[in-house]
This record gives sequence, structure tokens and C-alpha cells, in this order.
Amino acid sequence: MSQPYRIFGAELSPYSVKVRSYFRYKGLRYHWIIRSAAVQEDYNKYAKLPIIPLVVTPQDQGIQDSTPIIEHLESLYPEPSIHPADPAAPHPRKSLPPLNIVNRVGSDDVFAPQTQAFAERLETLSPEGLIIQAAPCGCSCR
Ligand SMILES: N[C@@H](CCC(=O)N[C@@H](CS)C(=O)NCC(=O)O)C(=O)O
Repeated sequence: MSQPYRIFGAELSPYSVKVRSYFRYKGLRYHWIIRSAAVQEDYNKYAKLPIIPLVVTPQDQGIQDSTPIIEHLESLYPEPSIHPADPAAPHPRKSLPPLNIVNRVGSDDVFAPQTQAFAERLETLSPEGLIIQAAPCGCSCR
């Protein structure tokens, strides 16, 4: 069996959580590594930009920028699709207005949820196509 992916990220980084949501949704094996001084040397081996998330593939390649990361993985693992079966389905934000939920990966429609814990819970549920991002994270998101 191949090595799991590695995700260098942080709990309060919305882009990191977005990518981790994707891995959970796809059922892909990964190790979640909190970026810290202790792992900086390893992080530096793969990161071209000083940002998280950083995904390291089983082939030992670093990938950055959450949307390209997800697009790359989606080309490798098309099922289950992240795209709703019915493109005309009502946008989930309409039914959950207090939260900031996007139903397509790569949207920049991201804004503060009521609480991080609630977002985490919903993220765990991860219904089809839902990617939940929590912001602001306190770090410098680009
Ligand atoms: N476009 C990037 C943005 C990534 C980004 O802004 N990451 C922030 C954390 S949310 C970051 O690493 N900022 C620099 C830092 O915290 O040192 C993506 O989608 O992955």
C-alpha cells in the first residue's frame, strides 16, 4: 500500500481545512501535520511558497494552493465527484444562511461561521459537495 498523503496545515487556516475536508470526503489516507517549528525543516523541503496548506504526495512531491491541489486530486480520484449531480440544485447557503458554505471547490465565498466548532462538526458530516471554510483564522490568508 502506498504512503499516505501529508497535509501541512493549521486548524484555524481556512484553506488548510478546505483541503482536509476534501481528503475526508474522498476517503483518501492522509497525515495531518500542524505546521510548527518542529516540522519546519520538512516543510521547507517541499514548499515553494511560505503558505499552508502544503500537500506532499506519496510520490514525494509538494503541491500548494488549495484549488489547484484539489483539482489535481480530482483528476486522479474522480469518484465520488465534488460536483453536485444536479447543477441546478438550490445553493446550500440558502438553507443555512448563518454559515458560509460553498458547494463547489475553489469558490472564494468564504466568511465567518458562527463558531469554529460548529464548522468542524459540519465539515465532519461533509455532505456531498459541501466544503466548509471557517474564517477569519488569524493568520495571513491570501
Ligand atoms: N491561495 C492559497 C492561500 C493560502 C493561504 O493564504 N494560507 C495562509 C493561511 S490560511 C498562509 O499560509 N499564510 C501565511 C502564514 O500563515 O504564514 C490557497 O488557496 O491555498
